[in-house]
Amino acid sequence: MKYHQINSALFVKNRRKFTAEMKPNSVAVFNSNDIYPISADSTLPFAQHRDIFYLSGVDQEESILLLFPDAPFENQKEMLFLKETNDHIAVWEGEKLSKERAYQVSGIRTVYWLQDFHKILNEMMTYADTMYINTNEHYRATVETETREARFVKWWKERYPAHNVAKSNPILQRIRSVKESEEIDLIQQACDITEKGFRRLLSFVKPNVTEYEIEAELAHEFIRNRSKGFAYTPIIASGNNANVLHYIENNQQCKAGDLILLDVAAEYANYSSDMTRTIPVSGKFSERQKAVYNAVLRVKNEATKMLTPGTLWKQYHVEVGKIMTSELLGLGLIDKADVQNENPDWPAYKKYFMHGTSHHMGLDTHDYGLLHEPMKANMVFTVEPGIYIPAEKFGIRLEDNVVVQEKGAPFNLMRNIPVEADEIETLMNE
Ligand SMILES: [Mn+2]
Repeated sequence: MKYHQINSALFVKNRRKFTAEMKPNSVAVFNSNDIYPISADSTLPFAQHRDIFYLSGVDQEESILLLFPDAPFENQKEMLFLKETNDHIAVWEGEKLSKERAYQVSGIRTVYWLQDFHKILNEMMTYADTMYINTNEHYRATVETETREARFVKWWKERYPAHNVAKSNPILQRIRSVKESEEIDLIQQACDITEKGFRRLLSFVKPNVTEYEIEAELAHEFIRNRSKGFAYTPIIASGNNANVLHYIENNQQCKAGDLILLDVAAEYANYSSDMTRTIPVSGKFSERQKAVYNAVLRVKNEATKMLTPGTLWKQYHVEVGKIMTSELLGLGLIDKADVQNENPDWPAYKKYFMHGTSHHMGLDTHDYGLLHEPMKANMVFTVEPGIYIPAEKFGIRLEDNVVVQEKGAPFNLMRNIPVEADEIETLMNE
C-alpha cells in the first residue's frame, strides 16, 4: 500500500454500525474482489471490494470477513480469513497480512487462514438463523462478470437452503453514505492530491500539447503523492471532444483557442475525489467562452447551497434545472418559447445539460446512498453542472466535492482548487 495506515478505530466503528442493523442470530459474510486475469499469466492490478474494505480495512485479495454479533462465544463475533502467508511465501509473493498485522489494520482479533473457512462457517451456520448476502444493488451498476462475492453467495445459499436470507446492501448503502470524520479527512487528502495535479497542469498546458501528455503529468503528480493514480478513467477532452460526455481516448492535440475539459481526480487509500475543471489551451478564455464558463460557475455555486439536510435528491435536480434554464436564456442558447413548450420529462435546458448535477462520493466515485431518502449531514456529494455546445465546438463542466453540514452551507473539499476564470488565466500565464 502506498497510503499511510488508517487507524483501525474507523473500521471498528463501521462494523458496529453494520451489526447494529442486523437481525437477531444472523451471520454476514463479505468477500474480496478477485484479481482479474488478462491472458497467459497477466493480471489487472488488484482493486479491493469497497464493502470488505469499509468494514475491515483489509486491502488484500482472497480475504473473507464474517460478522456474527450473537455468536455463542466472544471470539466468534467477528472473524477474518486470509490467504496464508509465511517467510517462504513472502519471498515469492511479497508481503501479505500476517495474523498480527491483520489485527493492527482491522481491530479484529480472530484471524484464520482461508483453508479453515468452510469448517468454521459450517459451525456458525448451525447456530445462526439468517444469512446476510452481499449483492450489488447500486443504481448505476451493470455487472457482466461473476465476482468472487457472487460465486460465494451462489454456493452459500445452495449449501444452506434452510436459513433465512437477508440483504447487506441496504444497510451498507445507508451507513456508507454518511461519512465519519476520518473518512472526510481521507477524501480531503484525495482532493489535495488532485489539487497538486491540477496546479501542475496550469503551468504545463500550451498550444499543441496532447491530451495524453496532460494525462501523464497528472499520473506523475498523483503517484508521487501516495495515490495509486486516477480514481476513475480520466476524461481529457479538448475542443469538441468535451461534448462526448464519456470521452476517454485522450489522444488528440490541444489547439490554440480551444478549451480543455478535464474530469480528472486522484484516489487516496481507496477513497475517491472527483474534479472537473475547464481551461483554455492558450491561457486565455474568449469572451463567449468566459460568459458560458461563468454561467456554469454560478449554477455550481447556487446548486451547492441547496445540499443541506432534508433536501430530496429529485427535488434538488428540479431546482438546479430552473437555475440552469435562466442561465441558458441569458446566454441566448434557448428562448422563452422553448421553455413554454418544454416537455416536463425532458425540459429545454437538457439540450445543453443532459446529465445529473450530483452523486454521492466516497469509497466509490459514484458512491452508495439511497436517493429516495433525504440528505443528511456528513454525506459527500459532487456538484457538477455543465453546458455543452457542439455547434460552438466546446463544452464546459465544473465539479467540486462538498460535505453536507448540520447547519449552513456545505463544506467545499475543493475550496483551494482554482476555479475562477481570472485566477486560472493568471496561473496559466505566470
Ligand atoms: Mn462526478
